[in-house]
Amino acid sequence: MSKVIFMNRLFKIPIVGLFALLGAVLVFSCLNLQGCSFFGNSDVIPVYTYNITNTYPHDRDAFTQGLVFEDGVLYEGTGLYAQSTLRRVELETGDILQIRELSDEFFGEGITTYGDEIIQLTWKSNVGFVYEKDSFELLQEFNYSTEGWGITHNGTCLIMSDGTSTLHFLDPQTFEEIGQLEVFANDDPVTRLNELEYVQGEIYANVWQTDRIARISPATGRVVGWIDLEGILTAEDRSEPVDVLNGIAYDADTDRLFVTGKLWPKLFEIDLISPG
Ligand SMILES: [Ca+2]
Repeated sequence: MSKVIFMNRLFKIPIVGLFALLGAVLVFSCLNLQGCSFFGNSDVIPVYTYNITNTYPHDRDAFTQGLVFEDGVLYEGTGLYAQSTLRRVELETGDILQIRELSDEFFGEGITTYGDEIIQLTWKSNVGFVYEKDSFELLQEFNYSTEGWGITHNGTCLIMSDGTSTLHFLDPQTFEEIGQLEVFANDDPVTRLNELEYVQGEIYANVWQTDRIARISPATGRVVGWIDLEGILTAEDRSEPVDVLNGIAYDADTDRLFVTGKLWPKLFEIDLISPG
């Protein structure tokens, strides 16, 4: 027996065994892990439900387009032509503490705080407004080429939606676009991304005309979870006209998540319930 043949026989069984083991591990993983993409992006995206932990009054006349909670203060931007506003609201009572009305030709959209400023988008005017956070004094305007829907920030960039499946990353000083993110659920683009909130490293986005919020990975654009808010309004809440879910705010200091909608009578603080 030559040395080469001997070595082949010596390693044959262990090598075959090793490949069999790797194959078994791969199959086992794909059968048991939702994250496996070996057979394509057909992952089951977890659907979170909710538990209402607090309910607060909300102005039935507020056509909510942007919602932010920071340092104990709720900020709200509202829409519709000749009715758009920026507001400071007392969470517990829903009372409007401060309000700035937009000119009639602007349809207000998403808002976000950034440092000592508040930024507010408009729908089809391609204009954003920058206000001093305390006084609501208009500091500057900026332009963008798309429609304006929702806006939030991740601490270094502004993140903006335009009604499509594309999120735009803007420089918070120059408002120049510095990147884009395409949002997908498995292989399908998620369009109609609306009001946004950056929550613990994920981008939360209302999907317009649904009761769902997408939890989006900023690194990949993948929807890593859905929040299903179906049923959060009662029949009594709907006794007067209400529009769609639109409004996500996050209190990072106390880890509280708030949601509301256009013309909704209530603003809800919710805990998320993991599936299964
Ligand atoms: Ca928000």
